[in-house]
Amino acid sequence: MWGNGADPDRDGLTNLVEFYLGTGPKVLRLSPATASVPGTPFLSIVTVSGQQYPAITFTRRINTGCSVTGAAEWSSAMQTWSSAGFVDFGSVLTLPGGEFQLITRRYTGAQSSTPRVFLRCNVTAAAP
Ligand SMILES: [Ca+2]
Repeated sequence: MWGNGADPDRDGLTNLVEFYLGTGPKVLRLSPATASVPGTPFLSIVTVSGQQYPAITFTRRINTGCSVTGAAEWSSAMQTWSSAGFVDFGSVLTLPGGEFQLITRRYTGAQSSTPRVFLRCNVTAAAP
């Protein structure tokens, strides 16, 4: 029931991911992250200079006190994933309490030239 890979509330997010995102590991809550409350990542299409781009918004714990990191990643067929090719979109916002930031990462491939792309937030912990 416990450990980085456990999912006691059965929401599909492991304890490690919930720690990083700031969602409760024992509370089933799938609300998207907002400027005031940590939550689950969500996808959007953003426009820059008339071009549309896929983007992912997520909360991230800052000063984790351990080696937990997260990164936006993309894939064309969900076989291999890459964290290259992302830039920040808009401002990185520190949430009330100072433990989390809300960040939007924009994939740099324009939607018009990238017919299909999958995005995710991959959370990892370095081996002790
Ligand atoms: Ca969970």
